[in-house]
Amino acid sequence: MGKGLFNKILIANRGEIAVRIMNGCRLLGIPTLAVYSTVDKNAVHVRTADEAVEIGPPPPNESYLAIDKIIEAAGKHNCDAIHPGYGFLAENPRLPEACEKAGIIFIGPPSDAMRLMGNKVESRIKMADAGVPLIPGMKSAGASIEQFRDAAGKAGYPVLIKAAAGGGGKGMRIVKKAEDLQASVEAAKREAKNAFGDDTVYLEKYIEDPRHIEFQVLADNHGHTVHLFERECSIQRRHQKIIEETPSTALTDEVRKKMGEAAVRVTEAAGYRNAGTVEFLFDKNSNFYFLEMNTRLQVEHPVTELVTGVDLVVEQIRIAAGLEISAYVHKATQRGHAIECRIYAEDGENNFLPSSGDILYYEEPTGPGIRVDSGVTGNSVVGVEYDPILAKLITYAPDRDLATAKMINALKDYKILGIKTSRKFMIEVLGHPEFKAGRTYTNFIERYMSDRKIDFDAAAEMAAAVSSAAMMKSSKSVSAGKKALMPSPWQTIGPWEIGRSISK
Ligand code: MV4
Repeated sequence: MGKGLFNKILIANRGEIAVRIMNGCRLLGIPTLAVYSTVDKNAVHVRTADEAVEIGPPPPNESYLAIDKIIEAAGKHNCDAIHPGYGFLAENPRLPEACEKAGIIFIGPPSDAMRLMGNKVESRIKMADAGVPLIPGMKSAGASIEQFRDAAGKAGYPVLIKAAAGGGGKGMRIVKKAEDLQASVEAAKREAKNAFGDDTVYLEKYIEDPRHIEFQVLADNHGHTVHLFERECSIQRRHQKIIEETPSTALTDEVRKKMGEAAVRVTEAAGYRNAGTVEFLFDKNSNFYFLEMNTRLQVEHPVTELVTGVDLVVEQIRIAAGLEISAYVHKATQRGHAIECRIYAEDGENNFLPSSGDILYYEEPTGPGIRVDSGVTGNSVVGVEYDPILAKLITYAPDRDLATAKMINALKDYKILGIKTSRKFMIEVLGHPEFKAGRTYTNFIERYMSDRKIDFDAAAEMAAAVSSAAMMKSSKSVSAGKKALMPSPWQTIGPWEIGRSISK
């Protein structure tokens, strides 16, 4: 094989997304360099890469967020491109800027498009000019309390105060009546100043019980911008998505077409390149409003890949190398249904406390239409240093009911012993009649899952799990007579999940 699109790509990330990106590189024949912190010495992403280099101690600021160390590693190891994944440096415009200085290609958008989308007020102004539907509210940052009063009067209560530097739900405040407005604006400003070092806030009408529907886009340097349809991401807990699917049960072909066109307009107006996601809020009357644009490859990209057949990482690399979007991408349609469940190292039975420890036994579900993107394996150690996402389980089937059934089976077959996970909680969500009916709103978890009865005997589970682990590790086969008396440890959901929950 001749020289690939790049000499070598540095993956500035860890866990499942680093592994996913490396697999994309391998498809294109491009060697990969992993970077890792000292606790990740034996991590899956380090073992998956062609080469790996330690860049610092566990605190992200000294390793996965250290731009200078990453650029230096790229130079030393002949990498001519860097892929940031999601999280860490993915939406920090200083990384593409540092890459440019060092003569390295950044596999992502230009820094100015990233900066524009990082400022929610600036991006609103830009998108209003581009004719994209926006949530009613201020056209610029609120400068005086009179402006807030005026905007709230026009929009009608309840209203929402948001930080310009916010996004992802941070620093938002609902205001229900005029008497509360001034105090809320002042509190929001203080919060924004503390959290982001910028006290710019603005006001929007509060949309009640919305859906969160986003569109995947790709843009190359040859004038092509395409969308790859929607992802429904309404099932989330405290602004953390837990289940995503496509197609959305809420969209008609007519609305889908309009939203897709709006997503392309957003992308073009921002001068955006590479892969991105345009987020919309979708209300009870099927109105949609531009919310923000995520300037990265997203956690939930696999559902789009399964339903459209497009390899998003391959397209990202091609675009960064200056090629056109692949011809087949322009013909992509939505075929079948895909659902993703995020498997977090969090105790789904105990208020989602983070869980850590050694994985004692690990077995992923397999079968047609089952995809697992994971960053752990049978002897991984799950620490508390980083994001608690262990893996993503994605199912694909001809329709939503079958994809859901396949997901429930796959979750039951997913064996993770040694740490607590969100696996069982997911099974309950998927089995809920409101989920089955497709009524997925951003308030779903709060509304339907917060007061569920937990039938959980920790001591019994611990005992069962320990014996399961011992049995699975033992090379001796169990005699037929004994086997008949012993219930399969995998027959019920969950006895293998032991481990500690850590109070923060
Ligand atoms: C809103 C909203 C209702 N009305 N804006 C939360 C994340 C951030 N990107 C914007 N968010 C919201 N903005 C108005 N005017 C409700 C949310 C919201 C939300 C949005 C997407 C996904 C989950 C959410 C959960 C709670 C609130």
